[in-house]
Amino acid sequence: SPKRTTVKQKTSKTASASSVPLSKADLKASIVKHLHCSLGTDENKANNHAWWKATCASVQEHVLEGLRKTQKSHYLNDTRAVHYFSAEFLMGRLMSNNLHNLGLFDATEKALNELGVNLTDIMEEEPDMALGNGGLGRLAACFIDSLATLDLPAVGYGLHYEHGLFRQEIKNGEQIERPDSWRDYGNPWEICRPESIQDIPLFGYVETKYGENGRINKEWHPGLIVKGLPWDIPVVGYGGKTVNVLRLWQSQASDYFNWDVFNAGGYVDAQKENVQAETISKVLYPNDETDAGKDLRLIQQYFFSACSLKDIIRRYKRAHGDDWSRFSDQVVIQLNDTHPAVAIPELMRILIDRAELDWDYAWSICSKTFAYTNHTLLPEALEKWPARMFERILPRHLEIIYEINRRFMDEVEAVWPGDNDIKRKLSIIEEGPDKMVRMGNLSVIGSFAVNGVAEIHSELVKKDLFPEFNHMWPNKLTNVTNGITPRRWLKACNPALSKLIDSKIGADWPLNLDKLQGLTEFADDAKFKKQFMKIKRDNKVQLAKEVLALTGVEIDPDAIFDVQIKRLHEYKRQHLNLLYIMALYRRLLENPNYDMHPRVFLFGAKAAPGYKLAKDIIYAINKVAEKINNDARVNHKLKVVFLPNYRVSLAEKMIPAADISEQISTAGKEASGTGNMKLSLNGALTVGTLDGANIEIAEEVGDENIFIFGLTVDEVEALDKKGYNPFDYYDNNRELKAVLDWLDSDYFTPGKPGALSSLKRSMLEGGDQYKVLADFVSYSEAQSLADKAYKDADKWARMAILNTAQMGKFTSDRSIKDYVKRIWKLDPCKVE
Ligand code: Z2T
Repeated sequence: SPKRTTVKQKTSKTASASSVPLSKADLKASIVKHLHCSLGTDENKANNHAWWKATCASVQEHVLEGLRKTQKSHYLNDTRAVHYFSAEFLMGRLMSNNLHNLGLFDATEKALNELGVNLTDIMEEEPDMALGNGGLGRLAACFIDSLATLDLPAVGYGLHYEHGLFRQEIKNGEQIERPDSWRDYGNPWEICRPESIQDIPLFGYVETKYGENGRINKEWHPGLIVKGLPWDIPVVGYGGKTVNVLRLWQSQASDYFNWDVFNAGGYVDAQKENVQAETISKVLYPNDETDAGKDLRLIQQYFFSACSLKDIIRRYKRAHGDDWSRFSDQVVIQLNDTHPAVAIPELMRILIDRAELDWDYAWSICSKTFAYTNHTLLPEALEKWPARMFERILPRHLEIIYEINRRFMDEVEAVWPGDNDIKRKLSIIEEGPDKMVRMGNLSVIGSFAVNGVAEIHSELVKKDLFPEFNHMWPNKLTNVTNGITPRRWLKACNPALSKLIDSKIGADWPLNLDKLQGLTEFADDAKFKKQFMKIKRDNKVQLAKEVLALTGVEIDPDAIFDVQIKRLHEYKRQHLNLLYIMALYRRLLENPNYDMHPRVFLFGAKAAPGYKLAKDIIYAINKVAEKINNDARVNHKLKVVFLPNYRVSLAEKMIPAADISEQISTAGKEASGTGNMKLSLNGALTVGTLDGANIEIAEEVGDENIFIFGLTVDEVEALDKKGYNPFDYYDNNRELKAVLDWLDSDYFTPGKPGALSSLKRSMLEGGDQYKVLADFVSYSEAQSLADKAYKDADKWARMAILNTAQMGKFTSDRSIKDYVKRIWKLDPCKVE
């Protein structure tokens, strides 16, 4: 119609489409318009928060334009898409990322400047979206950034937690958990989609019905139905063309279910049910690598998996009706660990009970749809649910799991006739007084591909975790090494270094990180080295200011900034770092002229609230820090800082300022690590074990540009076989004995002897499961080498530059390309 044409002409003339470069004047006008019309304030009254919101609103206009075009294009092309199911997405802040990806950062900065507003300041107003614990959740966030950047059709599916990971305060050295309320003042990036609400059944019982044709039909009569309300967060690819979505489900009470109660006059009682339903998406479980084992956790998992599947099926049916034959051509679902594994029996239930397909057909669809990523070998993290709990919450799903298992056991029998040990080991059901459902086994059986997250980890998944599965299906188990988005983890967080790199090798490295190789030729260029290290120092000055403001501790930007930032876990061995710090302290007390470059040890770490020893380690770090920082005999050479509330936005400040990256897990325990990649990308040198992706980092940078120490995976295994005795090390190393004994005194906790003894016990009587003592000497030697290297400023600059230059492999774009080629088989879909 002519009217339509008019509208179209109008949009293409104004500068609102994301394809049209926006002028500073447009941006200024738009921000001011939002200040007036969306926020109801004006330039004179507005505080930083209002400016932040107005800027978000004006950026979001362009984001939504891109989203609309992307969705249209995916719909018209009927694209195959990946659906990334994850209980966690650790997005952090979105403004800087969205501005960079839309190419609007510099113009917005200037526009705001002319309005008398500082962009860096207002970005501090944005709360982190902390909907994740650590690496697993941040990986999901990097992956959806890369998926959009590579123009791949993808949806992220997860939970819309009201409270993300707790906020950490440190009181008298101890971790205190406070609720995180990231949405208290509204989240300008998310869009509520009531038109896509889903109903989710829970509890109840299963009725068996005998059909005419001999078919047995099962009908699940749920005891509770809850509503899933989706919130969409647009995910802008770099270049601003593809805008995918992250769809997060919020639980709500479904009013119609309560009608009976209402009618019986139970208005108040009905509200109780509302509370129960709304509890589902209330809070993120703060355990990073332990299985929570709680009802609510399983309900959360089922809730978001079932909502997401229904959403996918609704979209599929709109294009393909009841023809299921193309489902697995259009849909691939990636399970981020086993947290969403219940999606496997849920899809079977829909296909069998609802679509009335026969088992074999349903299973053939199902087992072409799912792929599973394993993120850990730690036994305490491998999810198992009591069958009785499962049955109460999801009675029909347990029946389906039993049937999947019965048929699978027949396959095992065919491969290993009569071998009951292998059957017991591979069964989805762990037998015993309390039967358990093993979600890992279910995930391997129900997926067409299973991957680990770094070469060594994937090898161990094949060799130690699932060897029999690997024998049965030799091509199912594979590797995709993790990666990080260089847009957030270099371009946005380290603008000065980014601009220097642009000036040397051009500005297209964020899309093609291998180009950083081009910096190699400047590693011996005196001027470049000076510029590179000047930026590092400026970043350190900046961080030092932050540290002073946050902790009151003054640190010297000319000291080595030695950084360990990650969740607190014994296997990550923050306490190995601490023992070394105590050893340095002793050396300095014994010999005030002890030769070392001044060093500041910086920590950031949250402990799971129920993990006692992890909290004890945080306490110990803080107490040792307090003592050292206030000891005038040493504090010009040694300082220790524990920065509270480590999170994405704090990582963005610490990483550009780091000289040394601590990656010191017991070999075989850290599946990959991703902080290791971020730090090295920003020119920090790794002190690390041959574990996870450290091994691949060492391969890239070369042994001469990394400080590797400690037992290898094979040596750890051999030591365990022989019988590890930590006292062998304690009794034979005077320094080690002295620092461990120091923990029993009240030197660090005046008046409270024994306050740090639990650490010592864990490493002696406790058996030192993570081989801290075995690696101490080797660690200390690697640290001395790092100290020596730093004293040669020229050498250090060269090493740091070469680290940045060799990080190309670790872009999450490469990880996603690996997934696409090996697992997802997706085609890009260009927008416009
Ligand atoms: C997590 O962050 C990781 C593994 C988990 O196993 C759970 C959580 Cl919350 C269930 C981490 C790994 O520890 C780390 O090595 C890896 O880099 C990261 O996942 C992403 O794969």
